[in-house]
Amino acid sequence: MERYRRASQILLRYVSCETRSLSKRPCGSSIAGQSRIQEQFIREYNTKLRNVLPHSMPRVCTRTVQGSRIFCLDRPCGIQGRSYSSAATYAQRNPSYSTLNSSDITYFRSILGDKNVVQDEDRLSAANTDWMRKYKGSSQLLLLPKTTEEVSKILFYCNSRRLAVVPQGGNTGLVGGSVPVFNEVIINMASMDKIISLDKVNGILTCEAGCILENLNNYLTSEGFIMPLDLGAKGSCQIGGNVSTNAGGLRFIRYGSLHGNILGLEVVLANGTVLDMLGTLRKDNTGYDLKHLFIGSEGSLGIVTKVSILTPAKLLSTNLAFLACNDYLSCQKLLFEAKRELGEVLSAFEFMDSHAIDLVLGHLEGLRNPLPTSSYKFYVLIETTGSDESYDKAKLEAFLLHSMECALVSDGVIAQDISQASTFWRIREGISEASVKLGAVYKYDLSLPVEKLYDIVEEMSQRLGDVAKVVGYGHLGDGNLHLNILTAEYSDDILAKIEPFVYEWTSMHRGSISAEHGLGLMKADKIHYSKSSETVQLMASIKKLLDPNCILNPYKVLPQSVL
Ligand code: FAD
Ligand code: 2HG
Ligand code: ZN
Repeated sequence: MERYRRASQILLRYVSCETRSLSKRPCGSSIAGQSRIQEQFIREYNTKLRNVLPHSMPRVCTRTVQGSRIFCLDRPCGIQGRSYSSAATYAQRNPSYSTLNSSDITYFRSILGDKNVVQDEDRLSAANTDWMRKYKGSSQLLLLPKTTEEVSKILFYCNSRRLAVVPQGGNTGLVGGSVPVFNEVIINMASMDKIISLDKVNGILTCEAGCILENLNNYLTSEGFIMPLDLGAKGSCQIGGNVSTNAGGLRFIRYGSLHGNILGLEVVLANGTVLDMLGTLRKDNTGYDLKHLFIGSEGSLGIVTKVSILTPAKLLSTNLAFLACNDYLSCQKLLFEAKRELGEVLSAFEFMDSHAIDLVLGHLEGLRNPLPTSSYKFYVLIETTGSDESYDKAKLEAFLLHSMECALVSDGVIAQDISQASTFWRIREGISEASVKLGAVYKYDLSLPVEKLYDIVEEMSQRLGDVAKVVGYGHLGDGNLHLNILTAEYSDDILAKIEPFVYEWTSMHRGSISAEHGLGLMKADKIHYSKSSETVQLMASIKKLLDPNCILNPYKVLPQSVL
């Protein structure tokens, strides 16, 4: 079935005629008044922070080599890591961990077979390096378990030997969580990639954690369902990685968080215990719902081995509009209107600024701006998905017409077919890929009130001047900004201008420093910007209860100082 139908008006081009005010910017608080409140907040915040961050936080000597901060720790090979992305991301190897020896290798071979115990340099190098090529560990061992029992045996053994491990899925994470910091053993889940069952009456898929998101979606599509999440990394990321990061992505606005869609999990704890929580019930209030602890815990509490997930029915009509707005306020108003007017059919609302689109068009092959005649400051992708083709199409067209009449939209085009729709999506999904093609990129993934969301892009741009290109895009419908700062090379001076400013600004506006990517290594020490010290302490207690030897994904998620 063709997904995208020809719209009666293929190309919609309107010139703005009048502006109708849909919502007013918050008024009444003068700039001076606002800054007083902000100053007071910062004072309170800093006092709070001083109370929770011990002065004796582990530090190691650093020196700068070619613009990168290098830090030397207690390992013979000298250079241990680089603090590219976070001014205070120092980690000291926990000396209580053992170092791999030949009997360990012999044991792993006995349970996994020779070919699933990888020591080959090239494969290790790939598994040690993250997607951005920004974080690099020095693990000497990659394990590829095929069953839950094998994962359990690996963890039981590693726990008793105090060998630290890093659970790894598709290695597409953007916060340095999926690769070792030092020489942790990598446990990659790619070989656990079986679909176990699909309950077609209730739309419940049960599968192993190593299934690639796109493969699951392709399988489901052939059965009349879709995955409730979609992201640019779908061709590589695994469902176990998605669960462990609580990935958001492009369908979040319609289907919500994985906390709502995951019905059950099988998880192996640090000591090898298999927790069977692989329920498939929509409603189950028997005691604490422990699966939620593992959703978004980034491999720090257990290894997810199986997943059952609620999958929405595949609806027959999808329409996609690529629109231009002249200013950010129009994007906001458009969102407000889209929620009201498109309501139940709205399935994506993404935005990107002109720098983002220039980046993609300049660095990815075969793409062109669908609205080439002028350049606009902002672009918005609106997707609708429903079950009544003519009704859905008419609804989107009426909405666009209205938005253009109101001058919220300056120009726009509706995809005529699936190939044009894929091109529009490729532009949005390609921004990450394009962002790593230049010298250096500092990535921030912020939740902010929609009214404030673009201010940080402008402030950062002013702050950094000519030395950086500041790009803003993201899931506007979910209040999630991706702030990407592109520079010729990584430099401590630039980093010092970005951080802690970006975290303080976010915290001051009651935002979150991790909307959907997690904390990983990059922001483990920054959690206090978004969570109270009591909350962090409770997280640390849970970590210590489930993983007393701290073998699971060390140096990530929580500051070492609280463990
Ligand atoms: P990995 O990167 O391998 O691991 C991520 C974390 O999960 C690590 O801490 C790892 O230890 C842990 N982990 C992995 N598998 C398991 C397991 N089975 N059990 C326990 N812990 C595990 N993210 C979004 O939220 N929304 C987006 O729109 C989005 N778009 C992206 C686009 C691109 C081009 C790229 C490169 C990344 C994007 N991401 C996005 C980030 C990333 O893809 C997601 O975080 C994804 O969920 C990671 O899955 P993965 O299998 O690659 O996990
Ligand atoms: C997206 O929405 C991803 O494209 C990646 O979450 C964001 O690369 C980024 O900063
Ligand atoms: Zn995103």
